[in-house]
Amino acid sequence: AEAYPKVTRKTDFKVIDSTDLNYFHSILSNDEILEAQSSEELASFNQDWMKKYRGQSHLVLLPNSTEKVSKIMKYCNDNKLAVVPQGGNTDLVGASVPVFDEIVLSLRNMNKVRSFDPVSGTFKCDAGVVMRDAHQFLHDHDHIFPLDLPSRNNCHVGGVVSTNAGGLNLLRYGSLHGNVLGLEVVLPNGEIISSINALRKDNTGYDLKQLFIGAEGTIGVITGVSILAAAKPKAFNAIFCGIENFDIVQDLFVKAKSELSEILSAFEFMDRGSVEMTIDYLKDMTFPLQNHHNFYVLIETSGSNKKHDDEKLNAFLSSALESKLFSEGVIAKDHADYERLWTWRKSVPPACNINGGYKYDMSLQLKDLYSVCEAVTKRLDEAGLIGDAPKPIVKSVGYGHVGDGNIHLNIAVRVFTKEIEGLLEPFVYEYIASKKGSISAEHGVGFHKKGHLHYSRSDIEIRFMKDVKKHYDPNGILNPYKYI
Ligand code: 2HG
Ligand code: ZN
Repeated sequence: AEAYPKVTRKTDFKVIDSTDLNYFHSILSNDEILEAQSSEELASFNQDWMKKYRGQSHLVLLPNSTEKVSKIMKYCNDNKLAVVPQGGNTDLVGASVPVFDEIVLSLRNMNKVRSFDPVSGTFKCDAGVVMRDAHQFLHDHDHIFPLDLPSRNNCHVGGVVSTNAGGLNLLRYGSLHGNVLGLEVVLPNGEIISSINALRKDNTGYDLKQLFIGAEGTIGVITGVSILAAAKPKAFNAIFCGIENFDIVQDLFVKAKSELSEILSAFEFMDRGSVEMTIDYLKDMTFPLQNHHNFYVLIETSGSNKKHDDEKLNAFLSSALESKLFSEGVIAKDHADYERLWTWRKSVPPACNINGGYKYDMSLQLKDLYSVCEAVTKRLDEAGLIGDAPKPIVKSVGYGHVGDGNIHLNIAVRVFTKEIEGLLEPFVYEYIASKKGSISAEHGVGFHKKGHLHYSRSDIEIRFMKDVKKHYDPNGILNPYKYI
């Protein structure tokens, strides 16, 4: 775990005492409070997914209702107790763990589906519903949750909205800024904004809910979500192919949009290094292609008519092979095969994270998307840091969502060193700024990118963001020490 050289505990935050604990016990039952002296017991709440950050909280509150969240926030605000809202704690930038002794406010016990309207597709649930369960519920009602992530078994609906995660099908279903129809949010002073409505359109002035989408719990605690679920596609298919350079990846993307059009639902890429790591990681699985390539693309289609979709996809595959857009490609034979092809994409993040690693999640124009990975890899390689042990870096790889202009640069390491860090930052951020990209496409800013907003946001934008923070959270008690 990293130390926190850049921050010190704010002295105006109160240290929890027995009066506070008595109050929490008066409003919560025993299974809604976890207080422990041993850090082992609290480890999962203090430690982030990547195991890079570790807080020192000794108190986790797990209320089971919005009213209780409201009481907790009001009390904490009145008494200047700092609070970190937490969902499934799968975030990748250190946004959902405490830094010092902040109270962890877990939404885990708020895990009920509230309602579903099969006519409009409006799905309402508590913030703590696990994404997998939302998917299952909607699946049983012939719909799908409009977002899927590799961390679906752990992440919460509220956490995902708070992060504004993008996921694997944003290309088809759009971002949460469009899909979320309403939110229920508890403000730091305990007030509840209950605009968990079900309207597709509502043009009555400022769209306040947008502020909480992607705010990472810095201005309010999301307790309920109303979201537009899509009708469940009846037919899924996928092709997996090998491509020689990133220009051709873009040509293929253009071709896929034009020829697969309404059934295209994902267009993902992986470079050679990320697939090599994944082949090692998935030892027992047979790789679907015969040869090695510089890039791999997974194209997913989903539609309403299997025969129609397969015809389209087969025609696309033959014409792409004929015009030499890719040298090798396979189409899924059945559903199990389709799942297997996706496994090669979904397993890249865990494959890169065996001993740990550095991650950068960036948006760039498509023509520049892969260049950041080339520039960084060259820099680390020239310093002699990549290769077999004892070199510290196993590989530096790039993969991500072509359809969204989003690359994930992962540097898989044997050990974390100051030398690697010095070569990576601020180089990566300066590179992104020079190309007018974003230093966070979908993972957020959190603790990791604290102090780096200016690479993607202007001074005026940062000032507005600070104004918003001050307005909603004048005491600064909510998710302190993070990006804002
Ligand atoms: C993905 O696209 C996720 O697989 C995770 O956003 C990416 O771990 C990563 O860098
Ligand atoms: Zn991603």
